[in-house]
Amino acid sequence: MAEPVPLSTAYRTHALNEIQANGAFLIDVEVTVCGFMEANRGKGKICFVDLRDGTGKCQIFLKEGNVDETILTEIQNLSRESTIQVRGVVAQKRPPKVKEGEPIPPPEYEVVANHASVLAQAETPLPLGVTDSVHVELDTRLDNRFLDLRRKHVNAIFNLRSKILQYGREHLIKEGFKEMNSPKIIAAAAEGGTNLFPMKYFDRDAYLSQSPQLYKQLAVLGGLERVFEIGPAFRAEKHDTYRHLNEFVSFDIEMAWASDEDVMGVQERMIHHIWSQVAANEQHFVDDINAYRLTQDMEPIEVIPPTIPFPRVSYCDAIDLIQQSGQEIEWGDDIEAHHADIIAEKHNGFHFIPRWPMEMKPFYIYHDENEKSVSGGQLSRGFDLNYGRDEMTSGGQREHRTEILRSNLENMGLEPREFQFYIDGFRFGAPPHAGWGLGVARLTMVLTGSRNVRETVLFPRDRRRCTP
Ligand code: AMO
Repeated sequence: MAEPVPLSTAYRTHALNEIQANGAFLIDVEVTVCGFMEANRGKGKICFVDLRDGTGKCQIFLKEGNVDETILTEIQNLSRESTIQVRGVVAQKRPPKVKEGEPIPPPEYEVVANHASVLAQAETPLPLGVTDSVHVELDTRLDNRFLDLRRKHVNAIFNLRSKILQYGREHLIKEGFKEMNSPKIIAAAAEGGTNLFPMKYFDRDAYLSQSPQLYKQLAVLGGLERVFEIGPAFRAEKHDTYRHLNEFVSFDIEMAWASDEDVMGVQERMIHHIWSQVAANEQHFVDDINAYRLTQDMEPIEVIPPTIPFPRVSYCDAIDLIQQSGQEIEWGDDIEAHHADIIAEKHNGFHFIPRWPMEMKPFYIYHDENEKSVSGGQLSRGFDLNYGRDEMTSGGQREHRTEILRSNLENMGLEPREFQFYIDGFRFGAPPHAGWGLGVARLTMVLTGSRNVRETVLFPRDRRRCTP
């Protein structure tokens, strides 16, 4: 049995879910609880409050004689979402009347207050409803994220996002990976020079990091063998789509003595672990999301661990598929979202797209001179992971031969001198290695059935939004 989490603090003796879960043992016990006032009912000498904290809900019963008359009136007139603290004793609620033959519902508990105080009063009107299921525009929600987050299904999305990180981390540690942190102020672009946010670093120019790429490789070259990092990445892309942001959290790994296939294996096992753990332990969050979806006529989501290994549709096969569907595409063209739709008709879940043309991949991706397409094009060891039409991950085996790294940089119009700190890492012996970078927000979209990446990021940053 897991140790119980200490939920009492300076302000409360019990969290609200404890009152419901342990009510039978708590009867007549004096407790102090806190929460947001969702609703209040009753006039004159009595008042019922629906109280909510981050763990659950509980009814509070206030009655003249038990509590001071002034606080009773204050709470009767209190605005919704104000926070209060209540001291009182736990009691069983009067059971509802049931018709003969109907099942008797399990007992419910409440706190009969003997003292109450208002901690912070909420202004009115609320910019958005917390408990109703009225549709709210995304911009209003994001402007008022602190309130939006109090809505049950939104709260569930961010709980599940946290579970992705928790179970993902747990899996990688089990496979021998160590967590690292790379600098976010950098001097050289890992992912090309066009989408950098420039900044002043004292008297020199620097940039916000686009990816931990070069540093996770240096850590592996240094002998850490298997590393992972969960951290912010910044891209000055002028996109305005449902899946692009200018700041996102990148979940990266890098692994020594490994090929592209090896790290694809790590990825599918990690995703399988996340989905399995969520299905086993976190169904209540999925239920909260589905309860809301029902009110919006949206299909419920189901968390079913995906079958592994995931299908592999090589870049060349993907091009053939798209051409067969009648769409125009040539070997060497990017697979755009509308092309990905065609692949997704066959593979609507997770699938890898390995072996992209070398010319389309960054300078740090490895190629084997013997691996060519039918038309003679140079293939790379770079891959993507898609879910349906959406890219979740890019990764690949890395170039570990110093001379080829230098020539890749030159061929791609980059300045080897700017990458000297990185190339130096390869000069004294380098293990073949591979890795990937996964967009946490995009994976959370899949798990939670969200349609916009902004729904899975607490405070998203896009071209139009830099606050809150
Ligand atoms: P890439 O640039 O493809 O690869 O990024 C990896 C993954 O990060 C997510 N992502 C984004 N999410 C939201 N908004 C964006 N603007 C955005 N850009 C990227 C995607 C994408 O698949 N260094 C390589 C990874 C590697 O090879 O290890 C890289 O950064 O889910």
